Amino acid sequence: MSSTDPSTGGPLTDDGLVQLLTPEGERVSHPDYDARVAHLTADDLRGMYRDMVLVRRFDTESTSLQRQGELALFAQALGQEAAQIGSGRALAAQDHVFPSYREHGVAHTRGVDLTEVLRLFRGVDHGGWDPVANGFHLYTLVIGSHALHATGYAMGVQRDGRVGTGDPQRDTAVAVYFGDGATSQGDVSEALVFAAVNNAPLVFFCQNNQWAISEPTTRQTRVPLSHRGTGFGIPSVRVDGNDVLASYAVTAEALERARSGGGPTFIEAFTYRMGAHTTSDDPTRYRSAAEEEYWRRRDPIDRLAAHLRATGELSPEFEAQVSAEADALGERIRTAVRSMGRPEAVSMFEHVYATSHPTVDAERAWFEAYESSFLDSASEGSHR
Ligand SMILES: Cc1ncc(C[n+]2csc(CCOP(=O)(O)OP(=O)(O)O)c2C)c(N)n1
Ligand SMILES: [Mg+2]
Repeated sequence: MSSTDPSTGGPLTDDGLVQLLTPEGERVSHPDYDARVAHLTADDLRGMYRDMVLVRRFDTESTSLQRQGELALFAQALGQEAAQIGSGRALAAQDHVFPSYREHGVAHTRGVDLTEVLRLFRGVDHGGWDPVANGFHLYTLVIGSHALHATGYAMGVQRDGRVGTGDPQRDTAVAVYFGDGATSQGDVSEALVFAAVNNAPLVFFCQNNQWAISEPTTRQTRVPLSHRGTGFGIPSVRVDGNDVLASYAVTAEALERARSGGGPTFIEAFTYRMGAHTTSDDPTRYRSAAEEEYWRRRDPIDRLAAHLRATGELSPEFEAQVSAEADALGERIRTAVRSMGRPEAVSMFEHVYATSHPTVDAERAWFEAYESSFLDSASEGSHR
């Protein structure tokens, strides 16, 4: 069952998307959003290109590392680079992001060292970066749950008086990233209610990548997902998520609305998960090669590269420099992952709560007894 047949028309196709770059890389004008990108220089666009190339290399390297047994699992952002880099670059330093689990592009724009992300996928910790330092919360694997966390955080920001003051260093927005499948979760609906009625400074950034593992978007909705926001009284917009400029523009508008006290926005970024759901998945079981080919021709990196080449702003030297940077990143990732060490398994009980908790303490005690029941536990350590 295809969710993206471009010939059928209707609400689940790419009708009504905000677009500033066509799939061929041609810059098209949009009356509402041209002004949002007018200040971007050729250097800024090259920076977006560089970010997208680096994140794609991160995906490729991480997938290889999983295949080599160095990572337990990996979830690629492949194909979603424009949605993530465009929206991520619109964020201000003081803004705060609540991601799901494939927001590597957004992590990169927040200054999170991508090797830190792999600590989670190697299973050596629950996500090692400092959410406060980076304004980037830990990855969330429980679908949609973090929409509530983000809404609560945004309401806190509002109560701290960090919204609508007119001070560009102080006014703060919160963004939550989730998928098309997550929109079917009760948590997301509850978050939409609370955000709407409290006028929370929150951007709901839904990456509609057409699939929730093997379930197509047609199993989540009969109408464009952006209508979800409209139904809750939240201004909503559909954007071409493979267009980095358009993704930047609509997010910049939404963040500004949030920071200025204008309340939440729902963005549906129409994109495509070009890879498998995770390294445990085989998409050839449920989608066609023709669909994948349709989207390959809409590759977000090719689109920006075509635009930059047409305007004479992407020199072979710059491309070679970015490619060398990507090679260096790949090397750094391989070295970092292999040297992450093996934490004591019992450390998983740390940081569950800020203070000790009787249930966790009991589980830890049981686990320690179990570990020490092995004859070789003294020599091997407790790391099975
Ligand atoms: C509450 C909950 N239910 C089910 C799952 C299993 N699960 C993991 S990913 C996924 C699909 C999510 O699809 P979507 O929201 O579209 O995000 P995508 O993976 O496409 O980025 C599901 C059902 C889960 N992690 N959490
Ligand atoms: Mg999805």
